[in-house]
Amino acid sequence: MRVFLVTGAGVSAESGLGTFRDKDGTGIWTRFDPMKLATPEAFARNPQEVHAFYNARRRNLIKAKPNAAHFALARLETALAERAGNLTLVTQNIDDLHERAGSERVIHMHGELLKAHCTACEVVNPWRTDLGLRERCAACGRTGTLRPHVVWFGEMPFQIGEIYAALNEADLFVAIGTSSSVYPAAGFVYEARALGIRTCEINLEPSDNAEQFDERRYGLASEAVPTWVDELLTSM
Ligand code: BJW
Repeated sequence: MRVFLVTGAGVSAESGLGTFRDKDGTGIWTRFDPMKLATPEAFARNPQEVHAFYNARRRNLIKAKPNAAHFALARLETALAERAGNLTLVTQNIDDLHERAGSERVIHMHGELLKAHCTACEVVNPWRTDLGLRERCAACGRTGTLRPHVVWFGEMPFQIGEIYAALNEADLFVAIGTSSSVYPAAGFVYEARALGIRTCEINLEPSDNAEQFDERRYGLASEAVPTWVDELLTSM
């Protein structure tokens, strides 16, 4: 079986990383204006403010640990490979918790917080400390040219060709912990349905696209994801 998964902030919520649009008022975009922090125009206008926002999140990420949902998805990757299948794990998350749980192949369509991109020479460097206007690019030596290696509104997500190629080959599409409100990821379920691929949503509550899914499972990712993985592997 070829499984295509897209994960969102909900999969990392129980690891202490905030989600963006929680209805209880704690979501990142409830507290902060994305137009002031997550667009290339905002970064050009006020790079210090954007760096401060991502520096705080980077420090929080370094302290965080993967949860049972991340570990279950790593186990699924191994189990599918052993059964001549495969897992394409696409995440909208910029954290590295899937990798830290053992997932080998993760497509970070919205980038990675622990990397910095030089806007002068285009080299992407690993980055674990605070970033600002004084930091120097290790490749070209310039200062003031580094930005977080993340995809902001209006920018093209990464590896989009590879993502659609994998979706076209899939037998099952699963969306986990995403509100399905940001495109193009929110459109994957429509693509899957048009291709005749079975669709499943695992989330705390119905997402914006819930009616598009053949199967819907609601609960905490740390509980619902391991249960789903166990049931899928037993059914194969
Ligand atoms: C739990 C849980 C628990 C909680 N267990 N579950 C078409 C129509 C309309 C607009 C557009 C369109 N196409 C493009 C646009 C514009 C824009 C867009 O979509 N805007 C919308 C707001 C309408 N998109 C873009 O600009 C994108 N670029 C683009 O489209 O380029 C052109 C293109 C053309 C053709 C092909 C391909 C591309 C870029 C989008 C970049 C998004 N960037 C951000 C910030 C990244 C860096 C950072 O982290 O700061 O990405 S915004 C933010 O939202 C972040 C996330 O990855 C993304 C999605 O959020 P996610 O993961 O779904 O989180 P939440 O909080 O929304 O949901 C969490 C869910 O978890 C909830 O449902 C909870 O219930 C659940 N949950 N606890 C299980 N314990």
